[in-house]
Amino acid sequence: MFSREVCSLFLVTLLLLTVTGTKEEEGSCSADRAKAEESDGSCSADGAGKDGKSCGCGSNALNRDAKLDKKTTKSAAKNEDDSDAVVESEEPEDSRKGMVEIPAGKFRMGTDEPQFPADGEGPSRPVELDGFLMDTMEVSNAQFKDFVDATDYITEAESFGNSFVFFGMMTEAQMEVVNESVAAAPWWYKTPNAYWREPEGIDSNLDDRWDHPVTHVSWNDAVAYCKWRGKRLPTEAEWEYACRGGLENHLFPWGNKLTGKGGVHKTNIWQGEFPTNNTGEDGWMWTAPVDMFEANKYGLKQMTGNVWEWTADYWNTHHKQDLKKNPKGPKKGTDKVKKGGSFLCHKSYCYRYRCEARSQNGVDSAASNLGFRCVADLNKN
Ligand SMILES: *[C@@H]1O[C@H](CO)[C@@H](O)[C@H](O)[C@H]1NC(C)=O
Ligand SMILES: *[C@@H]1O[C@H](CO)[C@@H](O)[C@H](O)[C@H]1NC(C)=O
Ligand SMILES: [Ca+2]
Ligand SMILES: [Ca+2]
Repeated sequence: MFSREVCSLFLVTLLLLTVTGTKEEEGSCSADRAKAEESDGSCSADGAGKDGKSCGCGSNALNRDAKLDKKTTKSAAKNEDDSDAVVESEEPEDSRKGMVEIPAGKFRMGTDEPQFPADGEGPSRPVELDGFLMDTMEVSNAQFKDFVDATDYITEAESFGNSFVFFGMMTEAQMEVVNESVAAAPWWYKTPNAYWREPEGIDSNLDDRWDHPVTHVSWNDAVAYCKWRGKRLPTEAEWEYACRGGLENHLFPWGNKLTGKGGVHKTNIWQGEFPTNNTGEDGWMWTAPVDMFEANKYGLKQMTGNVWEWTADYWNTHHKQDLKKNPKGPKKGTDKVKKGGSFLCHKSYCYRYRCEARSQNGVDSAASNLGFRCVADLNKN
């Protein structure tokens, strides 16, 4: 019921956003999507994240250009300048540590049995890819610190002076300084001074989280980091191919069953009732260290779950079915595709911890559950 109320709120917000040019498709707190989730009895409040999109409708609710707070948009330009100024300084051999080779091949991208048709999960279509190297794990806080130490890079969350934090992660003292929540997804708070190193704002730190994925990084920040390492973000096709680990038409990187023998968890998502009762049954309430859980057949960990991962591609939801070679997504767009779902996802409202699932965010948005990993071309070094 909570979700349904949120859904209505979201529709109202969408009407406002439409005036400022937000994509049409998001205006349909989609019948489709609601239908897709009927069996779960809820209006798919896509948990999240910046995808806070309730009703799973798209993910712009937490975007920086949303009506919420006009004044924060002013520093965006500065930030882009910063990322352009980043010099590629990492030694290439060194930066290839922690990567595996993903073999060239053909696969079927997307699915003909979409859970969220409006997300453009379908149709299933043939894609052919060259081989490439991929980070076996999400980029960690420690790795991101090396980048910041070497370049003095300032993330967009720092420039804006805030980021979106999931309310359950904050202490009471931290909650006190927060005065704006997102109408469409009230579990997200625009939190002053939250950024990668102080992920919940005041008095938060990374003391026991250096090996967890970096969060509160925008698409622009992720691109700057990968570039510094002599790498790049994966295309959506590369990401999805790698996620599947050579398995045809399976839901998860490891197969079709969410848990293993004896209910063993395969990745970090949400157990319990969202958003108030997080049982942490998989061992982790919020983010988990990047090296947790079993790798898929390609040696990649937590492709689904833990944090959403940015890809290089612009977002669209209509795909042709002809064979594509090394597709790079639409030439133009506003939002970028993110993949894999996060620790906030549960089947009842954000069943997006599947290889073909997808969501989107603006290039300057950041949140508690959004990170990335990098890839590199095989022929370069
Ligand atoms: C939120 O609180 C801060 C600090 O108390 C204040 O400076 C700011 O104006 C408030 N913002 C809103 C939208 O109320
Ligand atoms: C949270 O969910 C668990 C398992 O469903 C239940 O045992 C527990 O009582 C719930 N806690 C609260 C505070 O509702
Ligand atoms: Ca968990
Ligand atoms: Ca992930």
